[in-house]
Amino acid sequence: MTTSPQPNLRQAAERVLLGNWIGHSTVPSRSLYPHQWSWDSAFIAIGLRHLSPRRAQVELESLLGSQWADGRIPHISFSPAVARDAYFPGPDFWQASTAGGVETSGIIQPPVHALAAWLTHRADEAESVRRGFLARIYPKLVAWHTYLRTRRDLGGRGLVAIVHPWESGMDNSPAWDAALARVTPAPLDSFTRRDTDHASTTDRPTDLDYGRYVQLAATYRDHGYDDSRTPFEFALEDPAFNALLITSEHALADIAEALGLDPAHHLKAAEELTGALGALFSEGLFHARDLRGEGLVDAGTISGLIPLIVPELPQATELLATARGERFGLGRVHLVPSYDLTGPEFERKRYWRGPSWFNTAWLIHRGLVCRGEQELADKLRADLLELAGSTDFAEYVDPYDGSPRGAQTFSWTAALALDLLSCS
Ligand code: 9WN
Repeated sequence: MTTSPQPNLRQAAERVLLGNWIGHSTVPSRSLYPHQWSWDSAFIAIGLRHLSPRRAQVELESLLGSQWADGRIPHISFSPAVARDAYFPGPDFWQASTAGGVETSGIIQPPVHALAAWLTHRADEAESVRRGFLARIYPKLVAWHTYLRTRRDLGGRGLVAIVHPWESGMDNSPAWDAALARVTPAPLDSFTRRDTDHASTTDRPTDLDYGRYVQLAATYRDHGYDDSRTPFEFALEDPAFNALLITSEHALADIAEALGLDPAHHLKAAEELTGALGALFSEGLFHARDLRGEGLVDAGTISGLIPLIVPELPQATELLATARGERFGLGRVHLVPSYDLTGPEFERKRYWRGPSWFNTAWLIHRGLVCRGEQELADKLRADLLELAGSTDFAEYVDPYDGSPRGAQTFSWTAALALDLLSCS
């Protein structure tokens, strides 16, 4: 399926990251996403550390500069240099800013940040120590995790809940369909989408999806983004979000140790979360739990495989078998599809409803390496590198023929290719 990566892939990936750098952070895409996104920045730092460890540190520091007083890291930090209506929903919709005046959104994205901070530190420990990187970033990361584990434990079962599909980073995943169907969409003439100016409508969420996204975000905004006051119509425990939190708690334990602090409470948090995550496992896969609906959702998505990155995961063997089986075709299709290949809602082109993404493939690769599945990991790595180059760093690809979808010269695709090139 794959050959060795293009000889100039490293330079091409570096060019993308340099081209998307805006002085203190990296935009995911100059056209489609011209601001700073939360989990993008974490993945970008993981690659950027091989090009400039200092820039990778600055990427994460600038993101944490937009952290709210309650500890949340907003999913978008808006760039004042960009037209206010270049992206929808922009700063005028969210009406949120930090004490320092940075305009942001009010929702969050998956917590990859502590993992990214630890890997960034490891890339150049001397430079990290010289700049006091870990010492400055550690209390902010602790505040972020504390926000998630307290204010966002909406089900009271020790897992974090998302309150908007955008918070999962997997916006139109079929896992959200039933919960979204209960939401009355905002009228289509009440807002103007900007994404379809830059990407094909067949690759993007539908107008109906957007109407519901807008409605949910407006309700949260109109309740002051207050987690105890907002009547959340959409509230789900997402496996990937919680698995990334566990991995990041392990990273916080490493960071605490490097700072000469006691890592015990991070390890305890990781253990508790891993135990709670087990309740989302059913028939070989982790499933989201709908806190306003019927419990575990049926749809099998890539989110349910991401717990492969969790150390000491009791369900790992069964989960690996599902990854290899006909539903996700690991090793037989390109990367890892975002949704069950045999599922009724599967669409090979549309965003998170089938296409394969590079960040989730990178996470699965990491999980395979952790579990000693080297042959499968090597195959996935070779496929990711080949596709990154042949698609000009596409946002996502068709799992069957590898053709590019969404944006190109997409930052995390370049960053994660650079990471896998550097960690051969
Ligand atoms: C909404 C920036 C982001 C990613 C998400 C991806 C997409 C935004 C959008 O782009 O979401 O946050 O406008 O579709 O789904 O994972 O962080 O790259």
